[in-house]
Amino acid sequence: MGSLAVAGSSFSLAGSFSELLINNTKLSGEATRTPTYCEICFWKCAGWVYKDETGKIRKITGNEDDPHCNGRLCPRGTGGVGMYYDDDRLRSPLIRTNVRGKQEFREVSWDEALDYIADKLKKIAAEHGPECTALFTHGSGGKFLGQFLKAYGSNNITAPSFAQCRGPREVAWLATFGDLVYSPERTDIRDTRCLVLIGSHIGENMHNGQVQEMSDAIDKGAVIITVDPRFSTAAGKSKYWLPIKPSTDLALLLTWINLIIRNDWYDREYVEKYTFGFEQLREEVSKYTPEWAYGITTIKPDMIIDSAKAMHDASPAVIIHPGRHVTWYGDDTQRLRAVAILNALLGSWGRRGGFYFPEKASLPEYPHPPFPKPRRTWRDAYPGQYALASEVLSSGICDASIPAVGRNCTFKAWIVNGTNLIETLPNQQKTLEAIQHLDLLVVIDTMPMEITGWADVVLPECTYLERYDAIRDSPHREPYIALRMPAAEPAYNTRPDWWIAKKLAGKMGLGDYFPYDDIEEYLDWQLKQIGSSLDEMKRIGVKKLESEFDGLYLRDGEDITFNTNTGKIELYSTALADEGFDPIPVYTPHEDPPEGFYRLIYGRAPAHTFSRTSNNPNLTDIMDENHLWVNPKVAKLWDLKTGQEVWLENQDGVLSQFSIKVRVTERIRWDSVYMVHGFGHDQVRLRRCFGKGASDTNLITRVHLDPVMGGTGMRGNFVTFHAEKPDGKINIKAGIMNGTQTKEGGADI
Ligand SMILES: Nc1nc2c(c(=O)[nH]1)N[C@H]1C(S)=C(S)[C@@H](COP(=O)(O)OP(=O)(O)OC[C@H]3O[C@@H](n4cnc5c(=O)[nH]c(N)nc54)[C@H](O)[C@@H]3O)O[C@H]1N2
Ligand SMILES: Nc1nc2c(c(=O)[nH]1)N[C@H]1C(S)=C(S)[C@@H](COP(=O)(O)OP(=O)(O)OC[C@H]3O[C@@H](n4cnc5c(=O)[nH]c(N)nc54)[C@H](O)[C@@H]3O)O[C@H]1N2
Ligand code: SF4
Ligand SMILES: [Mo]
Repeated sequence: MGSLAVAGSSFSLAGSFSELLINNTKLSGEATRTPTYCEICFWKCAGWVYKDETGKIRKITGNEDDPHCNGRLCPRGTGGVGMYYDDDRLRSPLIRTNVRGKQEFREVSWDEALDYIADKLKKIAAEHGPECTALFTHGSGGKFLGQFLKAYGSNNITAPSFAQCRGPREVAWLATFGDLVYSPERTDIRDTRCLVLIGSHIGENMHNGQVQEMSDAIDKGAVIITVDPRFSTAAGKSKYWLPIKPSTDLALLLTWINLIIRNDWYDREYVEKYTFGFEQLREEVSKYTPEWAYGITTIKPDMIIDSAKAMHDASPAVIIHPGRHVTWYGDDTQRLRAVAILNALLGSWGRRGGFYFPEKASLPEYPHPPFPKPRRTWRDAYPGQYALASEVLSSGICDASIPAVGRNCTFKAWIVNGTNLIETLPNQQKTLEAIQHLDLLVVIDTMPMEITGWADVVLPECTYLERYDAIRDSPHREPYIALRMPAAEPAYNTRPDWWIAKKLAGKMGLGDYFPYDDIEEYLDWQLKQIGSSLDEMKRIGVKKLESEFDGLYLRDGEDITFNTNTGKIELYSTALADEGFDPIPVYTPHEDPPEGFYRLIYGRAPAHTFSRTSNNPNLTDIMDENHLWVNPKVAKLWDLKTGQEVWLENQDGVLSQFSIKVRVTERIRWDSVYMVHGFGHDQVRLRRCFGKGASDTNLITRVHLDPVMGGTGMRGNFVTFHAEKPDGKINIKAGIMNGTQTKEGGADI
């Protein structure tokens, strides 16, 4: 497949990008509005929840003072109302009555559920130590459960957004710049003159503020370069689309680095002043020529050269975007190191139109007794490994829950809040095996997702529209805070996370760690320390605080010490060298699909977030299943038509649990197939999305572990097609569940 330059960059982004963001409209006869911030993705846009005169929640709009959204929400944020109205919601605390996974529960009171958990946790602490309990949490409420876990004596608090998502980029950035990328990313897209997206599909991946800034940058003439085996929405807005052979990005990046050095396209003054290891880098990358890279990436040499020149022309207002979900092939930290090095050579770190220095509000902690010091952490299960991992590994805790000879710190209990681990961690068989070894699995969720089916105790949380949460203090160009408050009473017998954590702590004799009557007292105290109050925030929702730092960018010739071993931006990483890893990234090839198989790649759809929105009544109206993108050449070979259902089987003989409809399209390379993650639910209690589309997680059995930081590379699986469900083959997961759930309706709950 050749490379394609999309003629000119005259595409108007008034097209699909901006259209997707929703402008505020007035609600007739509106009665009240309350502030919130969105919980449908981590971007946490601040907004207003409107109720009509009868007190019914009608709509959510963006808060115009919020730089995360500038008053415009994405379709998922607007559709957030659907979370509240979803009649499949969890309604009552549940305790399991049959074997795990059978989904037989009895409804219990909150007291009974929390007493049960408290007794079990006390027993586990006495027998194994509190460190054998881990909290998996993704989302805002995790803050209070985290406090609970620390008070109990464990620091093993983890989110899948590290080892299954952005971990490699943070570790690469720390090694290079001594600082993190952060969330939202500190990319100065609004002023950039060249944005390079490598497997980052902004526009489908709806990072609200980034989408808006990218649209503005394009209007101002910025050049977009997209490297993606798929013609993504962003590729459609790009001057250069490089349809790379999947898994070969490091070859392209190292070649770009070589070209930029060899042609003197780097920022010489910046490199001399701020960086360490330039000579070693020059030497190491000199072997990576465009002709060499062509043979590996299938991108033509002149395309590689032209795109490198475009980056140079825009420098330093250029961003080689670090991406976000970057756990792909196991050498991810090294690939992201190459991305960081490119940015450093072009002088974009700390420069307008490159990467700015963000600022975060500093909110004081409500006073509480010091937490006990844990005697062990998850790291004890991995002696000598992953020293550079800057956060706890979810997959690491999962693996260390399966007893193994010589393993320290085998986990006995998981508290899982706001993460659907069954669909989120790769290798479902392993996740389910780990769960079978636990003494206690508590799941706190709003919906009966797959993970709840395996729980001993299910605690129903109310949705974000029915609760207060911690103040949002995410970093941005200036320090901002945002309040979330309830727009309605919790429906059914549901409760907020802060209440669950405080109540459970009380039952375990840890009440001193939650020394406030309720969260209003907690928030008001905290807000008053920074010159605001709960009353003020209820009125305005979002507040900008005084900046404590001067400037988003480096001043001309400014002296600065970076937080690395050498105090410089490390092109040669001493931290990686100390741990025995390549200090400068080296290209290593990856396995190709066997005959008749295609690489399985996946991504996002603008109207959904992972598996959490697939049952949302408002969002299923927009998209209710995923499709399998198949190149026409492949479709011809296999006689596949658009709309036809196929079952997929991977190279380990694992069959997809459900079929998926084919979409024949030129927009994907012939060596790969693509699907949106988050569909193919096998949880019958999700009545709207059960059995719709297929689950990529189902088919991800070959995990390529990143030796540097333990990230789980998830794009090493290849699939082939079956037009009919093959006899005698079963899905691994269905097998474990005794084949209880089939699309044909054989569900047994
Ligand atoms: N196969 C595959 N695996 C992936 C990915 C992929 O693309 N493909 N992506 C990876 C990435 S980038 C990430 S960040 C992770 C994301 O992983 P997760 O965060 O686990 O993703 P979701 O599937 O959205 O699960 C969120 C869970 O939170 C629940 N929930 C929603 N709102 C609330 C709430 O207010 N309170 C509580 N208590 N629960 C709530 C939802 O019902 C759902 O069960 O997945 C990773 N895993
Ligand atoms: N609408 C929506 N937006 C979201 C989310 C969501 O669930 N829904 N989730 C949020 C989260 S937590 C994250 S982490 C981000 C993830 O969003 P991104 O960081 O953009 O990452 P991916 O999901 O990995 O991107 C998938 C893209 O990578 C391409 N790709 C696959 N293999 C390769 C390869 O080998 N090389 C290259 N160059 N490209 C490849 C795919 O074709 C696809 O276009 O999205 C965030 N935004
Ligand atoms: S980007 Fe969309 S889903 Fe994410 S927080 Fe903002 S409005 Fe919500
Ligand atoms: Mo993510």
